[in-house]
Amino acid sequence: MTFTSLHWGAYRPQVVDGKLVSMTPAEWDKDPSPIGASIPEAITSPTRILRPAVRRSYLAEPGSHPELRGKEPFVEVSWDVALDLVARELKRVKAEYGNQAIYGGSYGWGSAGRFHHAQSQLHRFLNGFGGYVASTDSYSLGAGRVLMPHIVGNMDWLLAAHTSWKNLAQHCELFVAFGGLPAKNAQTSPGGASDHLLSDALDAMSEAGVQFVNVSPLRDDLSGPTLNQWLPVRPGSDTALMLALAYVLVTEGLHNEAFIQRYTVGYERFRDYLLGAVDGQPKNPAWAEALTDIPAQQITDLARRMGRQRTMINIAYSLQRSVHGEQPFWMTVTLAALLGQIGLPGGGFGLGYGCMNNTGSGRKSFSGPRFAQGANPVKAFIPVARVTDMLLNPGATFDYNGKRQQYPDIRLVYWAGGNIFHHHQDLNRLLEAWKKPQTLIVHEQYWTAQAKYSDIVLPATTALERNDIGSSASDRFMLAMQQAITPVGQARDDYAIFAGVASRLGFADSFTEGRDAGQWLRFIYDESRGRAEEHGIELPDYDAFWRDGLFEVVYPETDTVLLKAFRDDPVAHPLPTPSGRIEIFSERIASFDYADCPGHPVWLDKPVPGLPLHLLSNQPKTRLHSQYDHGSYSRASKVQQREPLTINVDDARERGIVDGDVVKVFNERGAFLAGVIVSADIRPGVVQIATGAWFDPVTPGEPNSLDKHGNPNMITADVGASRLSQGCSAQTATVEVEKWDQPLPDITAFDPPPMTL
Ligand SMILES: Nc1nc2c(c(=O)[nH]1)N[C@H]1C(S)=C(S)[C@@H](COP(=O)(O)OP(=O)(O)OC[C@H]3O[C@@H](n4cnc5c(=O)[nH]c(N)nc54)[C@H](O)[C@@H]3O)O[C@H]1N2
Ligand SMILES: Nc1nc2c(c(=O)[nH]1)N[C@H]1C(S)=C(S)[C@@H](COP(=O)(O)OP(=O)(O)OC[C@H]3O[C@@H](n4cnc5c(=O)[nH]c(N)nc54)[C@H](O)[C@@H]3O)O[C@H]1N2
Ligand SMILES: [Mo]
Repeated sequence: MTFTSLHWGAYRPQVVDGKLVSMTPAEWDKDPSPIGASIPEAITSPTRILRPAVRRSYLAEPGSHPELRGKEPFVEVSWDVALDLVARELKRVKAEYGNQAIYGGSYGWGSAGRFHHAQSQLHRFLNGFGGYVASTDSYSLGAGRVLMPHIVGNMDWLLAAHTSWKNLAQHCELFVAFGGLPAKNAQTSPGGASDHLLSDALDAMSEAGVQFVNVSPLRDDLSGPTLNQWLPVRPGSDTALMLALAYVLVTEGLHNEAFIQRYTVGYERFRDYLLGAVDGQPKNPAWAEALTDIPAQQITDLARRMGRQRTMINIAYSLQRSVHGEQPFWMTVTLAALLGQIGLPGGGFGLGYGCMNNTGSGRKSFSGPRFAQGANPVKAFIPVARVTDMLLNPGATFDYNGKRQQYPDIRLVYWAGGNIFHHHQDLNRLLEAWKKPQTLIVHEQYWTAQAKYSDIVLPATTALERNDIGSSASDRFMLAMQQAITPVGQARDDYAIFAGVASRLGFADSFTEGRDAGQWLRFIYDESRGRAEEHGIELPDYDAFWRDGLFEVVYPETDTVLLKAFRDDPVAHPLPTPSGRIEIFSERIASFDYADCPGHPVWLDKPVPGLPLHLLSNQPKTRLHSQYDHGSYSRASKVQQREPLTINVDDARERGIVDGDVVKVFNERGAFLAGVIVSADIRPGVVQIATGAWFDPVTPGEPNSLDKHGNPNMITADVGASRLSQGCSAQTATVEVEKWDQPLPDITAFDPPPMTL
């Protein structure tokens, strides 16, 4: 039995005459993701990188003409030439500037297998070479990850301990979902989603009579439940809505004073602010109506329902991916604390139910097989979304989580397993920054913009072309991912590429420890058996696992309720916060003295420029980020070959735009083209476009070129959420949209770059 584990599901690859013809979803999965169907055609498409390639002027003289990145042809070279070049450049940069001139932050999801995890491979390699400048946090949860340890506890701990769907079906009465529970997002989990849980969970909750409230600009962010109210909130205003809900609870005595006294600190200071004692403005429903567009009476009604019923308050990650993104997360916790149901079955708060498949599985996960990265001797790092700032401003200082830090001076960037031209904001600004380093190296499978804008491009295998182990936290199955086809072109595993460079640099022994990839699989599997045992999970021996092709992990029976132990005994099980309690006021955050993130949750007016439409760039249904945008499923979703942009009927009519049109979407940072879907299921004043359409400028390498394909990061803002987290603020952007009546430029995103000899 052969399986491939992808971030969005388990599939059996069907191979005929050495060619991958289809991906059959695992038979046990009742709600498989259609994204798998994109792979067979894409994997050998012309977009595949077949051979190592070097930018022409760079090959002639390393470091020369960085301004020609993305513009000039590549020259295909042999593996030996390419690996010699990589080794020589690494050595030179290290000798001239030290390891702190190498950026290996290399953000990105790569592929699901645990050994061939590109980032782990890169980090281990660079650590063996003396270290690199790393990145911390994520684009997913930039603000949340930094905030939560101050007020409740570490994000990974919380995510792993979420109240189970099963428990919610039994005990929850009202599920209030800020940002909804989008089925599109629950397709995925990092490392694998072998069995999809959300649709079953929503069915069971509906059957049990749970009422849902979808607080979102998009109606479809929650579909399925029978009792489902849609509150089409203005994006970025949820904190005001939550404050008004809190206001009603407190002023009507619906809050739980005993819970607050026993389990939280700082309530009184927050209450003074809430009631208006601090700034003269009570945060009442009338105040919130003006900010959120949700009628005051509906806010009051919802607060009363929340006060009466067993209520789960859930917030999607998306809400914190914005300027002041800490606030909606902090208010979610505060609101749940006021209700006093934290630690009780069916109540409390959730951080991202529906964002990832495995959240709410109720299984106590163990740490599965992983490839050790070693220690990094270089201490300089950046919060991941500050990468452009770093490249543009070496030596400049910045604030982060109570500390003042300095941007290092980067000369060489090494990337494996991510696509910065997908994930980073304000691509025109990135393009400027991208000219700064002397050397850009990437391992890629496909000719993404990340590859096209690099100097040295090394072709990597896909998961189908190598053996690996699929294992994701709390996932139902561990999968033996057995190679299905031979590597396409001259592609090599990231491991083999790094081993090749390490041997040229004289540290092959420490990088490989004498093992080939197959021996590593056995080794990391065996290592994980002990960790599994600590959680009462017995893994079969490696040979049996590999022979059987899969192992259904038998998780000990649990009825997980988030923070139950803390509620049962806050003295024996204090939270890992300074006070041991939930911090409605955080002395520590207050001590940082950040105006953009003070000591308790607040409404801070967003610095929004005057354009009339708010741009939501959310996660795509038809792919994972930019992965397989060139696949059949994603391409079938396009409108006139461009990424679809959804606009409200009234906004479309005002602008003379109809369904199927192509429009130009623009603001002060740039412009892109998109294909239009006109809909009543998006609130007025908001346009929505998924992330992930490959960057496709009309004039590659030129600043301020029009993107003809629909990459929203052309015009999103590259600013930190606050001085506390410096998280990504992709959701804070306003735009205007106009009909495109000029000839349509051809899409070239999926074409390989020009090649020369
Ligand atoms: N505007 C806006 N921007 C966003 C977001 C948003 O909501 N709005 N969301 C943000 C979030 S949450 C995230 S997580 C990021 C995601 O950003 P990324 O994780 O960078 O996006 P991916 O498209 O998954 O990029 C992974 C790349 O790795 C390559 N790859 C896959 N497997 C391998 C392998 O085995 N080896 C090598 N060498 N390469 C491999 C793929 O071909 C692909 O190009 O985007 C962020 N950006
Ligand atoms: N199919 C698929 N699934 C994915 C991914 C993917 O690329 N493809 N990416 C995965 C990753 S890396 C991550 S981090 C998670 C991300 O999970 P999220 O960040 O939560 O995902 P989004 O789709 O950006 O946002 C969810 C919804 O929140 C709503 N929303 C946005 N802004 C606001 C706001 O200000 N207020 C309110 N009330 N609602 C708002 C949007 O309408 C959006 O549809 O998804 C994961 N799931
Ligand atoms: Mo993410």
